[in-house]
Amino acid sequence: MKLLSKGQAVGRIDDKIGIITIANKTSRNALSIKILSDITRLLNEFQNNNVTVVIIKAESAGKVWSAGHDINELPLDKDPLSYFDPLEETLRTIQCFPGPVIAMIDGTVWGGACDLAITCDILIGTPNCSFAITPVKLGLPYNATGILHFINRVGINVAKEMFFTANPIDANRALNVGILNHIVPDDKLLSFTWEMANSITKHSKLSIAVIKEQFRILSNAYTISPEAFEMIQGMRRKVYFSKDYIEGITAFKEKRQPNFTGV
Ligand code: YXS
Repeated sequence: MKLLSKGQAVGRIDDKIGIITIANKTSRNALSIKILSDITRLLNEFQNNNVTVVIIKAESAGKVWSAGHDINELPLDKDPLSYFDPLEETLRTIQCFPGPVIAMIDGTVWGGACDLAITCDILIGTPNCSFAITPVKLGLPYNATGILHFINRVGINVAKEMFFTANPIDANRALNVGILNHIVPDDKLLSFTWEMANSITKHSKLSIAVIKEQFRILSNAYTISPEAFEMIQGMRRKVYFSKDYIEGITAFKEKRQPNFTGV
């Protein structure tokens, strides 16, 4: 039975600033296929409407900004994070948007939502926000471009700790390791973010777009051999066809701790 993908991302344009709001109340703003497609569509619409800066926020009421990929929509019969999957399409659209995308964070951020947040250009958070990347909790193989996003953002040392422990990084440490650009009080978050976005719109849109594209090209400037690529895909295939992955997803749905066997 095909699950109806839940939630939505709504957008509005205010002069040269585009705002995207993620809303999926019943699932702690989990990134459903619908929400991810909405975000991608809105970014493309903003680009066609000459938007210079984008703000991505969530209806989180200060608790969970986003619980990450909608686990109910993670496939068990194929690579859950392949190139054309909605999450990967959305991340590339953020990277390719010709202007800064600012993540305005006022809650906890999990899994694929953490990847989405750090793929944004600037992150502004409140003192209660935190960031966790959690594939090891589900027995899921993350993908090479996703791992690279974390290496580029926090460095390989902290990226390893985040992936291996799946523990949340709190706001203060997130500022220290480079996830957050600023921590501001809850009641100042919107005005602070808005003021930064507004200040950017006063500068040359063309220059900003070319500088952002250089950042994207330089941060992805890694070469790996065809053999290395095939080895990565082969290793990941072992994981997403493993009993551990099935156990991770099943345990989440049954609201119990998983019992991984390593096969
Ligand atoms: O039981 P009901 O129907 O009320 O639904 C519950 C949860 O099942 C649901 N929910 C989710 N549904 C789909 N996908 C999710 N990621 C997800 N997270 C939560 O929301 C309802 C309320 O959840 P509950 O009772 O746990 O809320 P809470 O306030 O006690 O705790 C909030 C969280 C976020 C700490 C908790 O829900 C949680 O730990 N969620 C899973 C976080 C996570 O592991 N996300 C990674 C998803 S997979 C992903 O993003 C990547 C592919 S990867 O794995 O590589 O990182």
